[in-house]
Amino acid sequence: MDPASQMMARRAMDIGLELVWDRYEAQQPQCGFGSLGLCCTVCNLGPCRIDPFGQGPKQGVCGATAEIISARNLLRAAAAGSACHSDHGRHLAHTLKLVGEGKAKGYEIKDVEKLRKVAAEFGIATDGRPKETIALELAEKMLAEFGRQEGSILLTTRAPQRQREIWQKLGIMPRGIDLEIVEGIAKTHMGVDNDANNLLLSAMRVALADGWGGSMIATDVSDILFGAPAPIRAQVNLGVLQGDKVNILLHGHVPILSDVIANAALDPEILALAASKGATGINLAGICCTANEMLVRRGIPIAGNFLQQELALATGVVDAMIVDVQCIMPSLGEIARSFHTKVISTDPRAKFPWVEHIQLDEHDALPIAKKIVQIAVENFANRDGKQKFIPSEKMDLVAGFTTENIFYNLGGRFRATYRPLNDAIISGRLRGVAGVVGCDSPKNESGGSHVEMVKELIKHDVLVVQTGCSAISCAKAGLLKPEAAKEYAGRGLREICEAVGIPPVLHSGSCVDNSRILTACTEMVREGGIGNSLDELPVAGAAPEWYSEKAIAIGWYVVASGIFTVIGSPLRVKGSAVVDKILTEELAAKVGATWAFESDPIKGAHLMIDHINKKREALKLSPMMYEMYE
Ligand code: NFS
Repeated sequence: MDPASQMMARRAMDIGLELVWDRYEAQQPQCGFGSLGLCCTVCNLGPCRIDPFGQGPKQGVCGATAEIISARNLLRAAAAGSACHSDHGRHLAHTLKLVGEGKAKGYEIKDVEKLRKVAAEFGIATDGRPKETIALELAEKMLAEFGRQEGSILLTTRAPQRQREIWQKLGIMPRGIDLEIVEGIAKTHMGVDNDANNLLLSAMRVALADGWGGSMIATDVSDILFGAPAPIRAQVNLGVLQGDKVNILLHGHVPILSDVIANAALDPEILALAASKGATGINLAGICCTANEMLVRRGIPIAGNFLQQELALATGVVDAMIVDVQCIMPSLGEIARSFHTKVISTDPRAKFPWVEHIQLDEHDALPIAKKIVQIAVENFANRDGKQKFIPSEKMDLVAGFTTENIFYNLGGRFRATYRPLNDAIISGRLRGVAGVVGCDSPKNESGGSHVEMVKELIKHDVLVVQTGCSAISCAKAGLLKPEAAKEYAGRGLREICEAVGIPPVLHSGSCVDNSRILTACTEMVREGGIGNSLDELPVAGAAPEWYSEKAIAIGWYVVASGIFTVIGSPLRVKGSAVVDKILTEELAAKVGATWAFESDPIKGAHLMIDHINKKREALKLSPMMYEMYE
């Protein structure tokens, strides 16, 4: 759907580069056993596979059936996804601790108000105490949440009462973040848990430890250290790369790296060096969720989402791509070898073939960041002008909507409240709210599904909140501009957007910031009138092009929190009718929500709209205001 990506993909083909789409094609047909969740590699009695047609083996060598194998694999994936988000959260909490101890030169506490608010939730006295002392105590308490062995993760107290009761009753209240991940993995070892229902309860528990634990800590600490986002204008797509400037792409997830690089790029000496090399300046742009983190706090432009990381290198004008962790294709180093581009890894957790490693040290990050930026600047001179190929496409957007600032944007500067949002839903001006999130994938429409689904939702007066690569896809299509309301939104939603001056699609940050969507929904419950718990709200979630295990963890915590969730490709459970039924039907009676698998984004949008309508009916809300006259 995105012309810049199409153009770059053609360019890559012309110069003989192999991209994610080529590799996807080369894998066809992908393994049917794996796709259906019927392949087990858990122990060395195998690998085993179950015949979906009932002709061949019905059990693995150990006796595991289709439901055991698919449920076990799904729990493993949820644990891996939760581990990834939570490790990100721990990294931030650890940096906060170093800042509190005065041992992290180059970082500071930017949002003292948020620090005090979160500290108070953790039972920390804040009055009259220096911010560093509060930060240290908070960091220690947050780090203790990872190793907590009993009780429940503290931030689950943010959830509505009913959700907490459900989690207690089902035995899925998350205890400690690391504990749930370890126990989840332990349960999938051969001969431990062999009950599909019990395995899936653990998938919810481990995911809740992510959504209301690791990810939530990541969001809170990012706000404290780097400043809470506020609505900000910026630009997106490969056209943000500039031929006459040093282009540095920041790719990955944890803002600890990108924030300090952004500071280093402002250094007068480095800027002078850039000028001496003939560059007119230094241009930073982001890829994936690092892009979202930098966008919502600094307005740094986004070059692209997950599927554009290779395409960005093919422009021939990227002087350095600096990566940390997550969603970084292992192919990047090799692709970069066809250009002058240097790919530099910075996190000891993540090293890549053909990629130079310069480790970031939070104790004194700025000199290292300056060294990395300097490498990029010096590399500018090595550009081959004949390789330059920058698409012109770039789009304006507004991003940076948080649980806290939505109070102001919808409630008015002097009336910080969710009342107008809830009232709009009650009166039928707004149908409800949908979170559309997650990756872009060559299996679906390479970003196009997000755009189609979101257009359909806003046309039906559903306010859309986005994060991650999904937000980037819709931004490229122009849906994140306030003007988009006029062009695409239904009449009720349009009126609200025009009155308040917001886009019909609100960008809330990176994937760990899906925790903001949880807390925003909780605020809607607290404000009252549209349900007493998350499962009663007229809201729904979707990840039309998910690919990562992190997305599985997100989907699980959203469903376990009572929010119906549609995903584009099915979870790998289709080989077991039992597990499929639990996910798409039986969970409703347990947690008040289910998964739905729908590859057609328009049909997916209508599953969400129908669900929201049912919730409206159950709440006896007014019919949709303008539908009464149609
Ligand atoms: Ni989320 Fe962000 Fe993008 Fe998917 Fe990867 S960058 S954390 S996992 S691909 S949305």
